[in-house]
Amino acid sequence: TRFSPRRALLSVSDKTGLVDLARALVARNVEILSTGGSARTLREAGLPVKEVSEHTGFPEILDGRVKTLVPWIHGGILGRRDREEHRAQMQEHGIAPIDLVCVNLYPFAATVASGADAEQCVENIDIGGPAMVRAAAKNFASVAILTSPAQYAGFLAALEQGGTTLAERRDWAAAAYTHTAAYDGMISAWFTRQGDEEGKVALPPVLTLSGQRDELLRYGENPHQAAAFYRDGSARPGLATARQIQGKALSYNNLNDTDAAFEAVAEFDEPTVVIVKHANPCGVASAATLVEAWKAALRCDPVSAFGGIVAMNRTLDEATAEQISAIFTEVIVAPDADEGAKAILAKKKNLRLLLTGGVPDAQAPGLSFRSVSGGFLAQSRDNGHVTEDMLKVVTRRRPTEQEMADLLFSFRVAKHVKSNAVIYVKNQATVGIGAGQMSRVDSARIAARKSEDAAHAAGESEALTEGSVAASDAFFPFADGLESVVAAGATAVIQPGGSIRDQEVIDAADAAGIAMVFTGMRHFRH
Ligand code: 93A
Repeated sequence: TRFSPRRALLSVSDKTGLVDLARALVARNVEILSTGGSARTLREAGLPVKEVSEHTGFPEILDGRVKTLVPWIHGGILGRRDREEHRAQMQEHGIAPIDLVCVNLYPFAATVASGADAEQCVENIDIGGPAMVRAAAKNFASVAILTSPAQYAGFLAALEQGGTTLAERRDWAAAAYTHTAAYDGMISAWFTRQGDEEGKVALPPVLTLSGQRDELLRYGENPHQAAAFYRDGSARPGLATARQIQGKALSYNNLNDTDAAFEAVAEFDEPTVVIVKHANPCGVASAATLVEAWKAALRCDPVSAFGGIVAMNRTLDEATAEQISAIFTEVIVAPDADEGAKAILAKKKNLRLLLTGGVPDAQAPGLSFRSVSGGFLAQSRDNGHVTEDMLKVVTRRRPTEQEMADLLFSFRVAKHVKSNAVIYVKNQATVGIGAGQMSRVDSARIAARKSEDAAHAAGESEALTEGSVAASDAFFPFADGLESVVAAGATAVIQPGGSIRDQEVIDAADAAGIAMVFTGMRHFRH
């Protein structure tokens, strides 16, 4: 079943490796058909090549929109070599068989990423390319389809062995359909985004998984699970743009935690540090300088911060790098790092340093996914952003200016903490975080207890939550949750409101003399 081509069609946007491939084919007396730009590249390399238009006797028309979409090309690719009628019809219509198709597509994703206007993006939707790729893959019994320069060496090695095998052609066919599916997925996502209004994301009736597999990871959440990172082609600062400067290979958990930390730090304008453990923040602080923000973030829960992931929204400087490297850290992610900081971290061989060139846009629209049995759930990402003008004071006492600033800070943190989330904040720094409990009262108590432990470790007599403000990601269903944050020392509370027992909760706040504001927006994170 080994099989060597006699006629090849080469039509590629990415011309990497094209000349070498063609030269090897010419050496084996393969006739080369090619389209405009690809043909020019080959002629310039001194290789004999026949333009598709010359082969078909039909010119490229409509600005190249119709180059290969003709029966002499598609018939040549699709005709069954094992069918007498197919062979007869091909002969009758002057259709010559094509048994190698080498095509990669117009660079749609790169055009979008370059900031090109919509018309240019549309012009970069390849029609003829995917048609040939899909046709050649369908006829893998007799036709080889190459869609990436990375496959050329393997293909040439197969020719050395006497020709391609059916199994090899089937593998290339699978890669070909993956390529066109991902391509259409990107286009569909782009078209869908064009319809976005004011952060509302349209959910398409059919979702093609548009991710391209990047590297295979060593394993998943646990060593017995396989895992990979799939890129969706977005150029938004974040994991997509991260360059790893140093350290061990990133694991599945590293990527997940790093993303959580970086998305959280993106909520803040002032120099801010977020420390994450198991996808939950265990310390968040804003300050005049990054190093002060780090110190304040660490104070919240220094025990959990051990082996954590650290994200910041400013260039990592020397002073901050010095402080962070004093404790065991898995990953640092920052928009950039100065030379002094890099030199300090270079001494920590295992520490992974990721530089992204920017900070994610917390308010950008997008989709988020979760797999469930039988499919997956998709929703627009939580890009909600609560500002002071959205708040409604519901108690007799209004928050002071300082309390107000801390309330907004605490609610932005709450958005990034697993539900049920209760967060205590003082002076733009978390002082207690209760995450992921099934009861809100438990989250409030756990946060307060952790804060007592942190105070104890710091040699302070008073719990850090004393005189703090508190945030709850969703409403308090009963007064008991509110009473427990008051017991922990909170003087003001921020929560969405909307419970049928809101009045009971407001009465309890008034009885305690604290201030409370409603956001009207909740931030469940399950
Ligand atoms: O404009 S198309 O959608 N119509 C076609 O008939 C067609 N044939 C090949 N795009 C078409 N192609 C694409 O042109 C290929 O997929 C490839 O990406 C590109 C190669 O063009 P050139 O050889 O002129 O650089």
